[in-house]
This record gives sequence, structure tokens and C-alpha cells, in this order.
Amino acid sequence: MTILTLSPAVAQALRQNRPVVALESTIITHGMPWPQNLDIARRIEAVVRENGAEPATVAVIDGTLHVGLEDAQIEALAQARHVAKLSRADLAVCMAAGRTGATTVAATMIAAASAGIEVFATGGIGGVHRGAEQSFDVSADLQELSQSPVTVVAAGAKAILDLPKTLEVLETLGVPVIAFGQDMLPAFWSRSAGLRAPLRMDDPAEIARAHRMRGRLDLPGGQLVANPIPAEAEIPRAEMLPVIGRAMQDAEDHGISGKDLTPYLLQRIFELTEGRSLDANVALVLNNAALGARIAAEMVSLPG
Ligand code: PSU
Ligand code: MN
Repeated sequence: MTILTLSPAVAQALRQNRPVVALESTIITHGMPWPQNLDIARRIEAVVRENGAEPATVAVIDGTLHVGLEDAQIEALAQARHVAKLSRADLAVCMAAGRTGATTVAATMIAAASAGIEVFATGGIGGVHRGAEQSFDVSADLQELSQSPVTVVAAGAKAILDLPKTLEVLETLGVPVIAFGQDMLPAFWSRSAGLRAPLRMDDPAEIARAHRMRGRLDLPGGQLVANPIPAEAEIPRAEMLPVIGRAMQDAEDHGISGKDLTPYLLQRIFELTEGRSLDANVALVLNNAALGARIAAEMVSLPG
């Protein structure tokens, strides 16, 4: 017996071998401010559906790991305060204690893999933080990509991270980093991080086949698909860098570290850009949801 609770819609889609896209909940509770977070969470699900797949938002509610949430559950999470931010290390602890928590990329991958969902769309992943040579702050998302067989569609990683080090760690861990439709690695709000991506693919079917080939080779872990933000929504890198620098200085001045760092930086950047960072964030998440649905559709049409 599985410990997961699938929503009826997700259970049915999986049973019928229809495409399903997992979605995380930390983006709702810790990544975006109320009330926009609720509207955006709903729009992400709508885009997945418009592109022919079933959305499966993941969260722990009162100790139960849900894959696929009802709208009322999403609304409650969006408004809730002091929800835990769950990764591999604390997922089981939260469930055993009967508490509520939002799943990060790492925890969402664990749930998706265990439900048999192969594709997951989000905004940005965690990575190697700047200054990690001192702080050792490397997101558990990276390790998870090397263990759980899920293809994660993100818009690259934010420049709040050390992107060259993030690529190095992913290479060491054996995680394919695939830029979609361009040579350069996208950097979340900007289409290019100024670094070449290790791999490039232009076709969702190719991404689906590569995912399945890993399985046939018995390689653990998934793939990271880095999908550039739509050009019209991009904030150029040169404009973001000083904002990021300022937010990081503020984090240091306030002694913010560990799990609190990423949510703090996101909130601070939102304030410093007077909401522009959020508009870009919305555009890229919706774009990723659409690509995730297309990859999921290719995946279910493959044998085995
Ligand atoms: N990056 C973003 N937006 C986010 C996150 C990361 O651009 O909302 C969230 C994701 O849930 C990710 C988590 O898995 O932050 C990583 O947190 P940490 O750096 O503490 O591992
Ligand atoms: Mn961290």
C-alpha cells in the first residue's frame, strides 16, 4: 500500500496512461506573495490542462502526502502562514507528526516518482548558493535530480545562485542539463546566464526519449530541462544583477541563512523590483507548465 493520496483526477489520468505533470507547492507558500500566489497556482494548473495534461500539485496536508490537490486545498495553502518548507530531509518528519508542509523541488520529485509521474514543471530550482565555499549551502534539489527519475522543467536557476558551480555539481552528480531551443543556459528572469548549457534539445519528444533511455540503462535520477523565459517577459541580466546584489547584502545584514535564504531573497527582489520580478516569474512558470505538458504527452506515447 502506498502512503500517497492521489486526487481522483490524477489517479484516473495515471490509470488511463494520460499525461500528468507534477507541480510543487513551495512556489505557492514561499515563492510568491499572497494573493497573487493563489491566482498563479490556478493559472499554472489551467495551462497544464490546456496543453492536454492533468496537473498534480503536491503538498503534505495534516500528515498526508497529496499528489493532486482540490482547489480548496490550494486556496488554504496559499493563505496559510508558517507552513513548513519540505525537502528530502524533513518530508517524513512532517508526515509522521501529522503536520502541513509545502514541497520543494526535491520533495515534489520524491512524491512524483513514487506516484509514477515522470514530468514536473516549476519556476526555478535550488542550486549552489553564492559563497557556498564558506556556507556549504547547496540545495538538496541537485542531489534529488541524481536520484529520482523525474524530468524537471525549470527556467534555469536564478542568479541568486552561483550558476557555474551549480552546473559543475550537476555534472558531477550525473544530471543532464538540457537547454530547450537554444545553446545558452537560461537564468530565470533572463534568457541567458552568459554560459553555454551542457546539452541542447529542440523537441519535447527528444526529451521524453532521453528520459526513458536513462531508465533502460538503469541510471537513477532525472533530467533538468532549462526552458528560457519568453522574450517579451524577460528582465535583462544587467538589470537584475544589482538588485540581486542588494538583496543578498540585505540577507547577510539580517543574518538570514539555510532554508530561509531562498524565500527571503525572492521576497526582497519582489520588493526591490516593485513587482516586476513576479510578472516575469509568472510568465516563465506558465511557459514551463506548457512545455512540461508537451513532454508528458510525448512520454505516454512511448512504449514501456
Ligand atoms: N527557486 C525559485 N523559486 C522557488 C524556489 C527556488 O526561483 O520558489 C523554491 C523551490 O521550491 C526550490 C526551493 O525547490 O526553493 C529551494 O530551496 P533551497 O534553496 O532552500 O534548497
Ligand atoms: Mn539551502
